[in-house]
Amino acid sequence: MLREDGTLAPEYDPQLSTDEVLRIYRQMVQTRIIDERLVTLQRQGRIGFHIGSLGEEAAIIGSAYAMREEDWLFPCYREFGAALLRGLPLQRYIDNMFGNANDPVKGRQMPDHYTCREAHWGSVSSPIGTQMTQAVGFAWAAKIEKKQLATLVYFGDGSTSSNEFHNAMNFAGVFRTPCVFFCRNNGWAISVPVERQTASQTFAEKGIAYGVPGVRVDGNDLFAVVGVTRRAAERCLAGEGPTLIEALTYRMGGHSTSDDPNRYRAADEVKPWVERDPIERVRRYLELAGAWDGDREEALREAVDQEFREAVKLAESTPAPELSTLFDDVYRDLPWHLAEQRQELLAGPRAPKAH
Ligand SMILES: Cc1ncc(C[n+]2csc(CCOP(=O)(O)OP(=O)(O)O)c2C)c(N)n1
Ligand SMILES: [Mg+2]
Repeated sequence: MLREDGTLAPEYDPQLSTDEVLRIYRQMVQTRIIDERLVTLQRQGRIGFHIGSLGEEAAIIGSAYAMREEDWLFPCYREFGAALLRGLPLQRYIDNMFGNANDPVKGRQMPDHYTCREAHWGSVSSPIGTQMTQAVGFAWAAKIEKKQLATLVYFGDGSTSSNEFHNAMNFAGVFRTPCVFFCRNNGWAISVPVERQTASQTFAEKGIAYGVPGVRVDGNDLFAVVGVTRRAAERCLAGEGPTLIEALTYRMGGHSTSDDPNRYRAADEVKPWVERDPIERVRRYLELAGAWDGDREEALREAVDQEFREAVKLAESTPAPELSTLFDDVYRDLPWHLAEQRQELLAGPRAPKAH
């Protein structure tokens, strides 16, 4: 849809106003900057881990934008930009990156495993595929309760090889649950390229076997992503059931800060994707519309940087969660053996034993 010169092909134009595109663009830029800063923090040893979305911003943020406030999104682990767009406070996200006392998951999870009920955002699970069955179950419940809402679930190309993909797609197909399956085909599952992931021509066609329509879209084209996701969400609300979307994009960075992609992929593989950078494409569109220029870009970058620095400062100076919180949130009444363990833990560290 979005041509190289920044103009739009009219055929499937989702008719976004300039203000809407500006809002999404700002979110994409903020996400890119935060990604870069978080990698630096990890390299400095200040946070333990980050898993980013470099190059996948149009797919992630465009699809989230297409869903309504009352809908629910079930994330994989690369979609913090979409969570921020939906109202996850930046401070809460950064608190989670540090696992401090203000982290809603109390430092029990890895960084990038936040949650936000107010944003209608499920919690992040590391085991791939987990969120697919959750999203379908949630959508099915909404259908039974006759609630007018849709769910959207994010997952990667590699996750289509999980049991959960099959379970979720099958249930969604049979029970026509209002669920959008959003597959970010970013070319890789850590070091496994898509050619080794499946013998199917596309991931979208995997829907056929489940009776779920599949659509393949240029995931680096913001307008196409918004248009396709909106149509899938409309199908949900019209009672027409699920859609599988394959967003063709590219993981421009490593899998996470624990990964070095130079070990398994040629540097020149990334080059063509730099030219298709989803952020650059939207910027060209906005510049052509007279809605963006270098000064506005600089002001945005400065504002994002400032907000990020303040959030990091506060998060880093916030203490770790109290040790006693380890025993919270599982049982309403703590069973005796856990009460005993809690007491033992709080009485001080066990005396080191000789090996
Ligand atoms: C059940 C399970 N098996 C293996 C892993 C290790 N693992 C983490 S991410 C990942 C690759 C996922 O690739 P993909 O679904 O394409 O998502 P992407 O990371 O590319 O966004 C693997 C194998 C895991 N987290 N859970
Ligand atoms: Mg992948």
